[in-house]
Amino acid sequence: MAVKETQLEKIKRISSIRKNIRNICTSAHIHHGKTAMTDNLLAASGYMAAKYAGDLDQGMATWQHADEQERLLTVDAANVSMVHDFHGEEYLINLIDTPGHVDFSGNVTRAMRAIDGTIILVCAVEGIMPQTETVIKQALRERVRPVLFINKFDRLIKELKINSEQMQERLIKIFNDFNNLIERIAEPEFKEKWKVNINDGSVIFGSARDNWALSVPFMKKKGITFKDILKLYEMNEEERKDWCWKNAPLYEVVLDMVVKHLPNPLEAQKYRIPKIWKGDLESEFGKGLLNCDPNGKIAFVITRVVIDPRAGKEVCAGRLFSGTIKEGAEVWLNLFKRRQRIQQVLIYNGIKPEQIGEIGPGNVLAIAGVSGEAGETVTLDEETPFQELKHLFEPVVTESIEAKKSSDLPKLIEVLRTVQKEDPTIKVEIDEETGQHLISGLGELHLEIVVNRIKTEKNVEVLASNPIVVYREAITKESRTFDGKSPNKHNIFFMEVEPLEDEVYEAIKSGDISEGRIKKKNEVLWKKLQELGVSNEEARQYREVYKNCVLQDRTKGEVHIGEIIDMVCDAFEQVVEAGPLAREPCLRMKVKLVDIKLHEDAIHRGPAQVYPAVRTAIRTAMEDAKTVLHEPVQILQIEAPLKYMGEVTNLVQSKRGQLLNVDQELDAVTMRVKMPVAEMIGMAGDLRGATEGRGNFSLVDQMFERTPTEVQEKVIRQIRNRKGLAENE
Ligand SMILES: Nc1nc2c(ncn2[C@@H]2O[C@H](COP(=O)(O)OP(=O)(O)OP(=O)(O)O)[C@@H](O)[C@H]2O)c(=O)[nH]1
Ligand SMILES: [Mg+2]
Repeated sequence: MAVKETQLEKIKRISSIRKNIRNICTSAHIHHGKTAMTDNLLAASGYMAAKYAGDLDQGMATWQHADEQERLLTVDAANVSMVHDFHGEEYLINLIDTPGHVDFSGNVTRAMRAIDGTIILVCAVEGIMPQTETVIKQALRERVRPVLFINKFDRLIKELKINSEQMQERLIKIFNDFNNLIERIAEPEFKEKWKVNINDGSVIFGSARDNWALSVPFMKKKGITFKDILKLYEMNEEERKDWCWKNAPLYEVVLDMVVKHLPNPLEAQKYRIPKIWKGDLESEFGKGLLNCDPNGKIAFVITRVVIDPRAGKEVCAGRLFSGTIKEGAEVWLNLFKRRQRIQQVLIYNGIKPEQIGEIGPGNVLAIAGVSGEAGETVTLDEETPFQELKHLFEPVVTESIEAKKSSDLPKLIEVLRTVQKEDPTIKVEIDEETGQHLISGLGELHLEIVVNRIKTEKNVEVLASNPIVVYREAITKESRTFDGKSPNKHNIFFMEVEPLEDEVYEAIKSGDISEGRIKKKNEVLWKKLQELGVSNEEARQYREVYKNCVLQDRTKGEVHIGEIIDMVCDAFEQVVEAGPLAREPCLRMKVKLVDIKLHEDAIHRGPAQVYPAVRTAIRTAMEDAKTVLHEPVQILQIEAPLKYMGEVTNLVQSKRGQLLNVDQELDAVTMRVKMPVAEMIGMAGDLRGATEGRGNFSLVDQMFERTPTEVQEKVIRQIRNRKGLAENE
């Protein structure tokens, strides 16, 4: 008698049929219903009691941390897998549920690397919001194809009491707004191809919470009209559940859309690889990637690291693009530059990672035994790594934390290292001498969650300071040439600085130009730079791209340059991390080494000689180039009932905010404002206070701008005092 296949065996079987795999994520503005939908999909596949699915009070299946339940929001991305039957075939759906709050947007960036398609949820009442636009940008940057789910349709009926014509108008408006965004953001070749279409089922609508969804073709097939949808909310709950399950099952409509309109890995890798991997596509490795080849060379990209709090074991989740990965395999980590052994290969069975021994390409999975960071490319031998994962926003809020008990100090240092690994958007500066460590994150909530997890999940009692902002130091003009002498006076470095060209700066920010030291001939970089208007000669002088600054070597015919250039790079990085004004990071700078005089004997030109000389030369040149402090500012969208407009305007002005745009619609007002992050600490509470709890804001964009002259001096003094810097330091 045949033994029934277990769910895990089934997943394993389908994981090798590449055309039947879909790797996807949910993405949306905060609270538009991603997790409610994911929960209901899991429930329908039998992974959790249907009764509790999407029920916040009972907890979402994908919420794995207590803080998510307490605050009713997603913090971490959650991987789940399920099987869906479509036209008599079985499909494996690997899905990542991402958070919507912008402080956790790093999870979205990383998830997009692992997947090929995304369901973008939009609340039918709120419509397209700033974060909707941001996630579309994140998706398209990785050539991830979007489809649209217009959610919370029940609110249109219950709260706005609209009729069936208005319902269709609303549907068409959101659909048009969405396609306009695709038109605006997508690369030319995808602008038309990736627009969604109401008549082919790539747009669906429904209620994730009430567990129903429909598309126009599905309605036609079942003979359902918009009037029928209105009637839904005249039924009692039992009747409605029954009707929805029979006529508009969420899982079927959503997953049919996924199977039909989102690409399988064989299709997707053909156009995604040239965008996210810049090696030789004709090489054996390159062909394996393009073809998602099970017999190709292994290429696994880590997109998320989770550290088991008890065993301390690292689990690296990510995407296998090529090759077959097996337990026990020896692999090479291209960024970490180490060889390690894969101890376990895991796939997701529902929300649970389970061991499977071996798996082929085109899947989202996890491995244990290797110790890499998100963005790492894991291969058999050394290969060109994948493009760096560029997070959208830089950390701009920082807190100093210290262990309450000094005996906890070593443990805290260890914990901080793991914190940074699990969340690479967090920046940690460890100061083993003073025990005062700095952690920087994207916003107040980000830091609050991290510090709280250090206390409750990692069990270290810590004290944290109030959050403060991180500034940047930027030069305003080209400097003259300045020299820096080594302490032994035998080596001199001549340096100049100037603001980096806009085109190059933007290309670094968007990831078009990768960070790193430039060793050999780098034709790809030279070509890119020339496209941006940099001369051929200058392109060849690039030695390093670090953060958003560049180091060039303009010396000619120096015999020993090769022996000291790495030290010059080190010192350049040290200055980029800490500028002359207040030791804050530098912004948009081109540093040129124009001449050197070196001691003949290598022993007299070691790091202790080179570092201070180069640092002094760059910092003096920066002073000549009139360095000023820049502060982080954010563009916010604030929404509130019209009657609070006065209060909101006052609040914005009291925080050095600038009104950019005001839109009034019926009794609501939407404002775009620009506000310094330094004034935004506590903003959520202040806005609630000004609007009796009815105002909200979300982040549209973030940038650095010159700090007003009046506050410049004061801020510099405050930072220098805080850092204990001496007058002449
Ligand atoms: N009325 C209504 N509420 C919904 C619907 N879907 C979700 N919600 C509610 O909206 C809130 C947010 O839902 P979630 O599923 O947590 O949204 P999310 O997008 O995962 O939120 P984040 O991950 O924190 O961005 C919860 O209170 C849900 O009950 C829906 O279809 N209709
Ligand atoms: Mg969520």
